Amino acid sequence: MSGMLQQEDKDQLLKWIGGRRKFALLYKISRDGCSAPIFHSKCDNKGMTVTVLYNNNDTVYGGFTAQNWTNANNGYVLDPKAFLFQLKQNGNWSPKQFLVKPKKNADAIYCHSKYGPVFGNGYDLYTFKGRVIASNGVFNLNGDCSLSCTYEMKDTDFDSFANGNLSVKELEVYQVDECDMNDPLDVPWRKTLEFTTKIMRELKEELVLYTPPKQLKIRQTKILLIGQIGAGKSSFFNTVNSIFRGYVTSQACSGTAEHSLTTQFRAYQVRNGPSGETLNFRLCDSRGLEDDQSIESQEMCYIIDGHIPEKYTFNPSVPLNPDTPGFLKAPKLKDQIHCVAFVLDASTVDVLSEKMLKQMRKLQDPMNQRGIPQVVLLTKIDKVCEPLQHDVGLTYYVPAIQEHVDRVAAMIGLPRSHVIPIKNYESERELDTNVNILTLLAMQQILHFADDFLFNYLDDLDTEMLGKLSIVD
Ligand SMILES: Nc1nc2c(ncn2[C@@H]2O[C@H](COP(=O)(O)OP(=O)(O)O)[C@@H](O)[C@H]2O)c(=O)[nH]1
Ligand SMILES: [Mg+2]
Repeated sequence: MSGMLQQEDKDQLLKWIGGRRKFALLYKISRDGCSAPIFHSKCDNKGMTVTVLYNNNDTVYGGFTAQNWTNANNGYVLDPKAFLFQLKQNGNWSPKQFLVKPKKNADAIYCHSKYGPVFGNGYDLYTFKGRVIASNGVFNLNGDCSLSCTYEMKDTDFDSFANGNLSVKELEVYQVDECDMNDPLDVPWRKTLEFTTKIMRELKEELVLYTPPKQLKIRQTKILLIGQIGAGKSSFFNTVNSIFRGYVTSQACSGTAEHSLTTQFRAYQVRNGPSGETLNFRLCDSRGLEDDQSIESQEMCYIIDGHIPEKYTFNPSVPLNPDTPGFLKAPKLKDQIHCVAFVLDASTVDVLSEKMLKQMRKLQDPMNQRGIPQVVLLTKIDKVCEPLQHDVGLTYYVPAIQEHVDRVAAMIGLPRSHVIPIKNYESERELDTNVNILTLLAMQQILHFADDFLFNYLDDLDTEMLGKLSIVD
């Protein structure tokens, strides 16, 4: 059963309390009974709490304390942060905060086993003692409300604070706990589309209709996946492929192995389930990077320039060279790589070796020279953040992921917007809309970047043509 406190109430209370915090309902008299022992059993030693009363006139008021409630009968407790508040008055939004008087803050709350929540000495807001039985859904609380003893009420009296009575339909106590990095934010840290089946269908359709810029007369855009062994390169292809096939497939071998399972260069095709037609992009799965078995710069140049033959088997001791059988001597635009995706395991970025980082940065040189756009696919976000195991739709709401994205962007030297968090299919048997959307968004962004590269190429061609024309002139 959830509490009656609305989001706007919580937002207002948090403005007063400060910090990023969440509310957890501890006690609710209509559910738990209005009794001091029950209140103490549920609310003692929970840190910051807010006590909220709802009366029949639709006035909502209460008190906040940063101190523990206890039943040790210690009496008054010092709390300079305590305050009374009103959120609604006769149904109207009327947020008011009444601070504890600095000279009286030693009496901010009163803890006693026989009493419910009590604020102030006098008492400013004393809710109930012993046990109160409801009559027709109303609790006529047996406390007292002698305002202005300990709290600064300005012009607010009992009438305007609580309609001059302590009859309530509800009293709730919430714990106000600090949020951790895994608690989703209310607004996303990166603007994103809504995760709905409609959006998923639209994104899918967009990719089905995707073609590289027509003037270039190439059918497919080529994307290269690079990263450490086990980072999730093959799984990423499998995930994309699964979405279009309509069920979870594992065409590319994936798994953890000491050495790279993928030793062949494969430019995978993605087929659209219903028609079986290939889509207009290819995902190239290369050999996994290892600490002591890197891909040499020269070999990387051959790969991105399109000299590498399909199904070429990598041999770390003999790098690809012009004498390799099948080596494409004069590759065309269609053979080249148009966007590179570095695949990084989010759950191990903390322990990424300096050696590996250096390797990746070195591989970026030839890409930068050629103006090839680069992104990072940050995989396994479900391993970084527990809530994402159940719902990856929260990805753009979880600060822990934002933190990882920022860190990786700085490590690889790319803008943050080029780091894309994803979750691959690994043990699932069924497709999941949110996993699909995250993957489709990644593919959409990659293809936009690839198109930027291709349009630049087109611009250069046009300039060249103009240059030739002007010579003729
Ligand atoms: N939990 C989780 N596991 C993943 C994810 N992506 C890949 N894996 C697992 O990580 C392991 C290595 O993946 P693989 O695709 O073979 O990595 P590759 O060496 O880069 O091709 C496999 O066991 C995958 O099931 C992911 O997003 N989440
Ligand atoms: Mg692989």
